[in-house]
Amino acid sequence: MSEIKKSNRRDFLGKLAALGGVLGLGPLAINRMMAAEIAQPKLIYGEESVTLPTMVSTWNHGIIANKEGFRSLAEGGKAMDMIETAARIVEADEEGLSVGIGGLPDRDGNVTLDACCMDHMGRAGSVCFLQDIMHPLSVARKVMEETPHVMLAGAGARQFAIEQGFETVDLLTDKAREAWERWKVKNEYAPVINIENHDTIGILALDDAGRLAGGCTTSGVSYKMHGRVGDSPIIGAGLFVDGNVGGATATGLGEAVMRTVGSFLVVELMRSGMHPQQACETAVRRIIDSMDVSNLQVGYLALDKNGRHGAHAIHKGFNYSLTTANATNKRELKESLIDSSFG
Ligand code: SD4
Repeated sequence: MSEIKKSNRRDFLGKLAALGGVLGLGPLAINRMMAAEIAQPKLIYGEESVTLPTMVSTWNHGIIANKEGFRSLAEGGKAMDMIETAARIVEADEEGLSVGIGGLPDRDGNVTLDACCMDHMGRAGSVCFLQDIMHPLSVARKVMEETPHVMLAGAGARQFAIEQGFETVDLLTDKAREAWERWKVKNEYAPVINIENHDTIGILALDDAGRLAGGCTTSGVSYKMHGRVGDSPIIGAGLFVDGNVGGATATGLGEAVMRTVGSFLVVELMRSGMHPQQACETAVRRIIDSMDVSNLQVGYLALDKNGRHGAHAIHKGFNYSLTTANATNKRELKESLIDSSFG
């Protein structure tokens, strides 16, 4: 949104509030009036229709993830291979503090990982509270392909991974341990909830045959309580894919996503005819309307079966990578319904 449009918008909302005052409406009624006005999608930047294949992934690591995904496609992979290959490069990066090895631990110093995947046939696999295994998304894929179940947790997930041939590794790197030790001194063991401690990778891929798949992998919110599981491995919350409609994935504070079943909501909104952009904005609005979001961030990314995508977040700063056969673009949310309207 341009500066001019932004200030027009502020003027408009100011006038709306003033009018409410003149009419003798209470603050709640004025808020509702303003919410109705801003409930319409305002930030259209997923408009272009894209040719297959297409891949979108959250945050900066989305660039390398998408590159790997396309490499796998070039080698004959399908949508789910694009997802797994993309996830693995990020999970293996020790520098990343939020996914796989190197992820920041819980408040007791344990790195516990969550991941899931889902394909165009509605098949899903998931692991949560997984320790000592570097590639939780690959384990989730094995759960999907090799078991009659959808989700394995904790020690059972770890045992399954080992049975499947995954090696155990110490996931707590020196860098993450030092960060945790600094955190313990400063924060006296209190779990952290803020808008900064996130960087999960959520990935959606549409391959050249139009097959859709998705994946989500994370070490979760840093310094969480031991045993806490977020939205990322929960089908419908951190990820949902319907091959006839589209897919969605979430990043940010999992509790807010779980409480609104966010990714399922985005896909259902697309099913009802919304553009992925509008669906993401509406799902973000659902969170804003149902809780105090001043100190929490959630971002949604969606890709429909035609290759149209959308992205939105509560606060600005959310970014993602979009890759098509022609190019990769990093996109950043510079405006948000909250920050641009009321900031
Ligand atoms: C969680 N949603 O565990 C994850 C964290 C995250 O970007 O997305 N970070 O709540």
